[in-house]
Formats: sequence, C-alpha cells, structure tokens
Amino acid sequence: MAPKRYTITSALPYANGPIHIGQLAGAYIPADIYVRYLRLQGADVAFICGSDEHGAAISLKAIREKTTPQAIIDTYHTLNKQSFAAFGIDFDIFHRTSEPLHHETAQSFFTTLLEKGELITETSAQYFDEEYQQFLADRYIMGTCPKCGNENAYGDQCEKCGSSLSPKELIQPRSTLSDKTPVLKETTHWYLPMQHYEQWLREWILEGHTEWKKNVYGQVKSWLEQGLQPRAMTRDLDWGVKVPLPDAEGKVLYVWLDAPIGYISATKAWAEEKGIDWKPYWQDGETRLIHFIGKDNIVFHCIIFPIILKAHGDYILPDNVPANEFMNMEGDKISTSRNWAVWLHEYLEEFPGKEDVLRYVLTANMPETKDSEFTWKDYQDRNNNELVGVLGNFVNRVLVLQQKYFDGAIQPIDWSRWKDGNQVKGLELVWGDEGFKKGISQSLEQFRYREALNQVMNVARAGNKFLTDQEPWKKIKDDPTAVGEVLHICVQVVANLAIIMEPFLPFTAKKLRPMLAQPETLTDWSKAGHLDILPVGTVLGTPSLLFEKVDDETIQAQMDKLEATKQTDNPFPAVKETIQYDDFAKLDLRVGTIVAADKVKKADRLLHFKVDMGFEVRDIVSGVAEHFSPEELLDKQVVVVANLAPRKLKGIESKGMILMAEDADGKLSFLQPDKAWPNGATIS
Ligand code: B3M
Ligand code: ZN
Repeated sequence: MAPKRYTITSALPYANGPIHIGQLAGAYIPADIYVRYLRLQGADVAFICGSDEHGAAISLKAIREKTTPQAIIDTYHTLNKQSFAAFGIDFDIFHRTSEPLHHETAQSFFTTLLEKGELITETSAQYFDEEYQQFLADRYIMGTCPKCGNENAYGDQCEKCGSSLSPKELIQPRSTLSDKTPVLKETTHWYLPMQHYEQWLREWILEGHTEWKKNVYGQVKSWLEQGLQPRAMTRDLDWGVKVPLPDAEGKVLYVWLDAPIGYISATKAWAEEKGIDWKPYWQDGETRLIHFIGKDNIVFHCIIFPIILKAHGDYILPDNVPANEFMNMEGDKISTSRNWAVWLHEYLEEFPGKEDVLRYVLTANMPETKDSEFTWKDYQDRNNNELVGVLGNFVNRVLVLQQKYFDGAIQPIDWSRWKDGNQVKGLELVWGDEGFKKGISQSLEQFRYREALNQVMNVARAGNKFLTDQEPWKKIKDDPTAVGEVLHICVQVVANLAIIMEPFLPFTAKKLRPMLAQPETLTDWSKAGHLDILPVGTVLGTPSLLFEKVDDETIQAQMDKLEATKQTDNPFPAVKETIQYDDFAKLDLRVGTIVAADKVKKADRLLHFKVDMGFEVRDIVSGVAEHFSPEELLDKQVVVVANLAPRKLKGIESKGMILMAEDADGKLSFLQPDKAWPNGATIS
C-alpha cells in the first residue's frame, strides 16, 4: 500500500562554500527527481533541506579568512539557496541550522537523551591552545601524519594518504590558531554509547533492510563488524548549539548531533508557515522517511542518527538511505581546495537557460553504484546527440508538422487500423499501465535514475523512428487522413514525454506544456502510458526549440578554465570568487603613517600600532609581531582598510587593517605608495 505521506531530505550542505556538480549529482538531483515523481502522483511530500551552519570547518575558515562564522554562513546560505532554486531543486524549505528554532530543537533532543539516561559523561585529556585559551577541535590541530609523513595532516584526517586519524596520533602537533604546540588538558564530554545499539542495528538494517543499495548496506555491515564505540556528542567550541546545561560553558553539540536534527527543525518551520502539524512527518508510522546523501555521510545517517532517533523514542526511522558514490571530473577527484570543480553559481552565469542540460548530464552519469565521471566532452555529446538530436528533434518535428499540415489541430484516428493489443503498429513501445511507464516507475522507486532516464529517452527514440518510418511528408498529398493519424499518434507520444520527462527536465517540461495546450493533464502521472492524453480537435500552441547545440568553442573555454586552475606549481591560493564592482567600491582604502608600534602583553604575535590617517590617529592591532620589530616600523607609510568594523583584540579596539603581501613561506611585506604621500589620501 502506498504510504500516507513522505518526508524526503537531502544532506544539509555546509554553508562554507558554493555547491559543485558532484554534490548536485549525489544528493540533490536524485532527491528532486524522486519528489517530482511523487508529486506528479499527487503524493503528500515534505522535501526538506537547509544549510549546515556549524562545525569546526566553518569557524576555522572564519579564522583563516579573518572574518566571522556568521559572515561566512550568511554568504553561502544565500548563494546556495539561490543555486538550488535556479536548478529547479524544489525544496519545500531551505532552512538554516543557525535559526533559534533549530537550536531549541537540537537542545531538546540532547535534554531528552540525557534524561532518559542515554548519554554518559567521560573525562579525558584533549589538546588545548594556551595562547587562545581554548580546546582544539580535531580540525584545529595539524601535525605530521604517522602513516605517510605529510607535515600538514589534520587531527581527524590526513588529506594526503586519506588515513583517518585522531589528534593524539599526530607527530609534532601544532595548533592552527597560534601555531604553537598544544598542551593536554582534561575536559568532560557527553557520549552516546553506540555499542548498546549494535544488536538492534543488525536486526533493523542487516536483516530488515536487505533491499537497501549495496553500497549503503555494505558500509553499514562493515561498521557493525568492526564494533561500535561510545561517541562524543559534545565539543569544546564556541560556534554551534550550546549544551543546554549550566555547567557546560564553552561546550556545543557535536555537529552530527546537531545537523540531522536540522531536518526536523526545518520541517517544523515549514509546517508552521503552512499552518499544519509537523509531527506526522516525523512521528507517524505511515510516513516514509528517505534521506538522500553522498557516501561520506552514510555512517551518520544509517548508524548515528537512527540511534539518536531510536534513543529518543518518539520518532520514525528512515525507510531508505539511497546514498550515492562520488562523481569525479575530467580524470580527477573533485576538489574544493584545488578548485577542481564546476560550481553551480558559475555554471548558471555561463550557461543561462541550460539548467536542464546539466541536470540531464548529471543524471545520465549519476554515481549510483560506483564513482562516475563528468567530462565537458560528454556534456557536449549528450546535449548535441541526445537532447538536441533525439528528444528535441522528435518533439520539434512533430509539432512543426502538425502546424504545417493541420494548423495545429489534432486529427481524428481510427484506432482499429493501428492498435495491436497494447502496441501501435510500427511504434516500438508497450502502452498501458503495465508498459514503458511501469518500467520507469520501477526504476525510480529503486533509485535507479540512469536507467529511468534512459527509458524516457527510449520513448523519444521510438517516436523518432516511427515518424521517420511513416514518412508523412511523402503521403500528405495523396492521403492526408493517414498523415493526420500518424501525427495524432506522434503528438500523444510527445504528450507522454511531457509528463515523464518532468522529474528529470522540469524546465523543458514547463516549456513544452503550453505548446501542447493541455497544462493540467501534463502534470498527472496517471495519464502517462496512454494514447488519449490530448483530445481530437485540440489546437496546439506555437512550437519552439527545446534545446540548442553546444559548440566546440564553449567546451574549449571550460577546458581552458580548468587548465588554468591546474598549475600545481603555483604556491598561492586560487583566485577567490568573482566580485562585482560594487563589492570592491565598498572598501575604503587610505594612506596612513605608523606613528607608534608596541608589543601587546601576553600575545606574542600581536603588535599595537597607532596610525596617522590624516583625519585622525587610529589604533590598529595586527598579528605581525613575529615578522617585524616595532622599531623598524616607525614612520612607515602603509595602506589601511579604513572602514573595517572595529574588533577587540586582547582588550584593544582595533579600527582598521594594514595591508600586506605574503609570500609562499608566509613572510610579510607592507604595501605602500611608491613615494611619500599625504596621510588620509584615498586609494582606488
Ligand atoms: N554538512 C556534510 C556534508 O555537507 C554535512 C551533511 C549534514 S546532513 C545532516 O557533506
Ligand atoms: Zn598521511
């Protein structure tokens, strides 16, 4: 029996960078296809997503880029929300884990688990940065990898050899905050004793969900075979959901206790807006909960989060977690740090109106069972040969002929001349609810999108062949009735395509509907598979092309762009995202002269400057004490960001920033005018 309702989630992307095609293909397009397919059947669906705005990666990025976590999440939440919407990823809500509603929801989960005795406290020694007076999350510690000798391994992972590590394994650990050797200090945290749930997970997944995808099932099995251990559910960090207890100052919830609960708080926010009850979507046994994710998140969605839900007691469990593998690109892993990716916001700018083309190519190459590969050549081929050559060509030929011969009016047909059981003579398709439509449904319901898309294209292929074989252009003079019948059949095939393509190519389907002059029936899955979607006499709208060719130059430009990022001998970071002139114009840069420079007490790295800006003398604190002695800087002319929001550093209000150039070894050099210049002079 069909479930009463569906709760469909896509992994909440970290709001610390833009989204790339690998993520889109992994967790967003498949979920969107599935949701659209359900909606065409009139199902009650909540499609939930949002930004994951906590975690050490975000606060660390803020420190590196000398900004605040809030500024980072605001930038990327907005950008990513826009990108998803532009690609037609049809979330009911794209929420944020920084919202108070989420903090309350996550905290109340923690409290419930604590009250039910599901959490235990443990005290252990963890690395602590004495200069910054804080415990260091795994990501905040770097050192030499014990496995491969890489000097820049992180406390949780070595990115060179891929080993997962714990901070104490690092040789010569250093804090990424102060660059100093951290000390070990005792700290207390709340742990989830996951081992208590091992047996239950075996029964629930290994015995109860043998239908889950092999890659997911296999990973769960291997985790359970290795045995589960208690896992800390809190961290010593100042960015995140605060532990809701009086004696837990400086502690936040572990991001994997916080983020998945983001699905629930997002559902609450959505339901509240709609004026409906959120609870059935998470607490009613007749709801089907499905998490769409990438393979790196399997353990969190199949082991940790289900344990949390089960331990809480009031919640349903996921019915399936159809995780995808990874998508590579042009022979290499997609990499944010090496800028080896196609970013959605850039694609949208460079290929306006071609959202469906990317959706199509990513679906055709979806990494469903193993890692897959995106190449620009394949993008071009699939666009030109499949979208333009097959789908677009068929639809256009039919609609143009219908206009040309019959002014767009659908002609009568004598089916007895054409029907042969559930087939039409000369048309290689099986009709009815048990025909090609069922095949597409089955593939979609088993999360086999490549197969489903191929079946949709087969409908267009069969239509194309039928039209070509019938040669109506040769018969129109002598037998217009027969031509009217051929086109009647072809138009019904086009109408079928309009319905079955919708989950995959929503923009194209939308464009096609008015050409077929039947907007409602073309969003009704139950009509698909049948030859009576468009009634005789319907006058079709004006046809226009659905797709256009992508030329070699366009593809070459993308290849060149990638080639430019490949220069691995460039020791400096990749150029940041493009900004508009208005963004640049917001900076107020001025010439100033250093009139005093002193070391800051108890902060080895900081110098306290007084800078004469012409119109006033400013206090500016800068982390350059290890590079310069105060004396050598007196009377130096510098360039100052004059309108930077003030920041307190070691009790001193710093009002501005002095600009410096940094070489590959981290050595610094002041920027200054090439001759003495008046203080306060503007720079543009
Ligand atoms: N933000 C990791 C990721 O973006 C994490 C997913 C959370 S899902 C609740 O891959
Ligand atoms: Zn290593």
